Amino acid sequence: MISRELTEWNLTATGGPVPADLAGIEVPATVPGTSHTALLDRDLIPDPYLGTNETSLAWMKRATWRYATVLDEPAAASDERVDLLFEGVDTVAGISLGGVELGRTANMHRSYRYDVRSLVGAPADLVVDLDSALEAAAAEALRLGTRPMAYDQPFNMVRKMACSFGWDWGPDLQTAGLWKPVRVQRWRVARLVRVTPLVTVVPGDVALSDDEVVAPGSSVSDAEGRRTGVVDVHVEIERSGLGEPVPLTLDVSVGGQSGRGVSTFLPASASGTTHVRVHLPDPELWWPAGHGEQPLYPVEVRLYAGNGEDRSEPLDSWDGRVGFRNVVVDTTPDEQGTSFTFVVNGKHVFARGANWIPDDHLLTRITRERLERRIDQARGANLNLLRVWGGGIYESDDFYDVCDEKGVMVWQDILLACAAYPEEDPHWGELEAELRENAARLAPHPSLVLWNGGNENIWGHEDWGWKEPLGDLTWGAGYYYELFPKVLAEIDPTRPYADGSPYSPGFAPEEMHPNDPNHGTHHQWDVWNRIDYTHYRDDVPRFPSEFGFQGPATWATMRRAILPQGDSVVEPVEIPPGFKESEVFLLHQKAEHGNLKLDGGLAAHLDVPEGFVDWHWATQLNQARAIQYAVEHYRSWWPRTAGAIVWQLNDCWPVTSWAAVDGDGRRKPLWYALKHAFADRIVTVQPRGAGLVAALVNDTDEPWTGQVDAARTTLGGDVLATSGSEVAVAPRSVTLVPLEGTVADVGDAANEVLVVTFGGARGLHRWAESKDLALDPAPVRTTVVAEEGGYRVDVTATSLALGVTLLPDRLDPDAQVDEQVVDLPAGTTTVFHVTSQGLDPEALASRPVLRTENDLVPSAG
Ligand code: BMA
Repeated sequence: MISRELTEWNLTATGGPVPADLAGIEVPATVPGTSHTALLDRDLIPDPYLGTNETSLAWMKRATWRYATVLDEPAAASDERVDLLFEGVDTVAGISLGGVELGRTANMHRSYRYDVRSLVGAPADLVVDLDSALEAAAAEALRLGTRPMAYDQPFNMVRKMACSFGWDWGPDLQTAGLWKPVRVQRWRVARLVRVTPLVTVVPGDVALSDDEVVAPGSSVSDAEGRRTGVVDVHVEIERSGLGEPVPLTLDVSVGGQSGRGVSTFLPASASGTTHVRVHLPDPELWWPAGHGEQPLYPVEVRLYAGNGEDRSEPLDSWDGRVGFRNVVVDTTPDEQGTSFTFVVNGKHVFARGANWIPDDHLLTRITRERLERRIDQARGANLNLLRVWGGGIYESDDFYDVCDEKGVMVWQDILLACAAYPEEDPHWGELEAELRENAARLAPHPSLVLWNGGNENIWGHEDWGWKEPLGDLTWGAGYYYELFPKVLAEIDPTRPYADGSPYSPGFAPEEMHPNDPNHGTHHQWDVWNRIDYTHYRDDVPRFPSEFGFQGPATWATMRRAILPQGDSVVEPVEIPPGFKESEVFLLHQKAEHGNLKLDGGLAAHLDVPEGFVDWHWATQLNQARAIQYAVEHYRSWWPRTAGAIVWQLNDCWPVTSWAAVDGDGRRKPLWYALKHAFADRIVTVQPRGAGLVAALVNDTDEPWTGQVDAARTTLGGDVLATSGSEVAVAPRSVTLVPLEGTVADVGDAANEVLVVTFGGARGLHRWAESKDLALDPAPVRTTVVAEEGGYRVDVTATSLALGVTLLPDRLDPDAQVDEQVVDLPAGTTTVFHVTSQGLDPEALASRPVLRTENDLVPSAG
């Protein structure tokens, strides 16, 4: 096969409310790209992420666009196919070559291939005419009847990324374009339509017949530690249909030189799908991060014409990698309800997770390097799982490759979110086509651990008042309970499937509420929307797959995109009173009553500051506190609670949101709180019954032993009572040590803290909210020294110092710091390393760079 990418196109706005200066002009446009990126590249539109530009670009949603290029391909030989492959069209388009219509597209989540052999031989115009997806969706809603959804644009009526139409953390830009490569492919005889190696690990040294069905079990080795990796390579072949059919030879090899290969002969009559089974003795196992290594084995597939005597030139080839591991989700009913626990290679794994959204609303700007940085940030926050949320995309091969390499488990939603969806054609057929294609594409990746039917659609149908407006209209049930399981049983039977998130496994929604915390996955949104974060402790969900709390972006990101602009991003700016209610701030705060919820969520713990600088710090801190509180609670309940997937890791533009890493890739205080809360080993003080316990969480394979020391002290560090005991915490377990007697018996709640230490980890408990504690407003001593690459800042508490944080991006937008949100009992020290140059040491050790929670209590003034 000869494949050539068509990257150079021209873009024209062809209709709709196009500004006069852009109407009719032709702009060079790189593919992959969209009208937004093409016009941005030429400075023809303002950056939609800055200020209020999003609003001024609203016209683009109703514009129509033409992508055009000239296809100059030699004529096809008599036995030669020439295809045009559109890997991703965003979204509703007609495609023509030399004036001949090739087809229409209406789904950005699948590819389109056209046979153009009869149309090549002379230069011809290749034209893609894009309609407004919004108008197409609105027309579809008229045709099929509107269905309820969480937002006010009909994103559920077109197969375009749901958050393209705006979300409560995302801009509403509605891109249009060619978002994945366009290729011209010339081939003869036959090609590989899809290659999907599926891996199962079987105990012992076995050789299975080709048709023996294997399912991933929980055991991966026999008593002697022997195992066999069974790689079932499913290959779909298309024949050219030109010339006499010839036999084909398919070579499959797994593991390179030292691996195994199988050669299969396909007679001239064979077509369609073939299955090749390769056995690999004693493969090294792939593990999630923190549980072992991530060995990856190359898989090579070569297709030859003939009986294999001539292997000089393959007709087509496929290269990928697999990892050897079994994954199942244990949903066994038990006395508390129904579990939901990932079991990898027979081992029950606590999922330390975050939800993932597209890393840039303008998808074509997401590079592999950027994904690598972001996934490193996930690992840096001690996460081992990302959930690719259903309002985004089926993530890219790059994303999955990086997760394979770094041991990050991926849970992939099928792309339906927060809405009722029509099941009528063409929607049913489109969903089926996109799932077949993406399941086949992603199934080889060892990091993929779950297919999930969608986000909050079953819950929405049950709870959000949809049933009445729907009447007897379809809403998506057929997808979750029929189509998806059927397609996956065929394409990827090695992966677990969940009906949706949240759901109660084994129950129909009318038998058991889909968001029942005791059954399966659970979304906790009452906290944030309605109640204080201390209510996280009201439930012990089996698997919280969404819970989140907002906070603003980092200062430097706000400064670039949202705050009043000065000459340089580090210069102090005048923030006008009431700024957080300004048009620009609210355009970058999309949550319903977002600021009210930020203030309400803060008020229970700290007074809401008047000035913007303090408010920014306080709400960032409160976000970190809320989520750390939730995660520690959830982890203390392992194995009953078998994971915690925080909403959300990343952002897709500069915005106030639930993210830990903001739209410019900067880590918010929440990121550091996640790093602490998801550390391999933590000490956290939790209520149990009427008393308190120290929960010692050991998520490692080694026992954790030592002396648990508890001390009740004054904030100034005077010891009032102590206790100590020897404890051994078994691997991957939690030990609860009761804190009883005088150590737990608070005298003056405003003036005391309980400090528990164990094996280098520390947990604090206080009996009063920060605003009611007699915190010293100036509780630290600081020294700053230059070190290689930046500065070392030692901070020592002279009295209890809460939430000690350095915000060096106040001084240098590129500055990085390794720690934030550290609680320091009196007399303890923490060290920050700041990467930056040319900073004023004095500035590093004072406000607004060095901050504490103590800063925010009334006594701090
Ligand atoms: C959940 C998610 C998203 C949303 C988030 C915050 O419902 O599934 O739809 O962004 O809450 O509101």
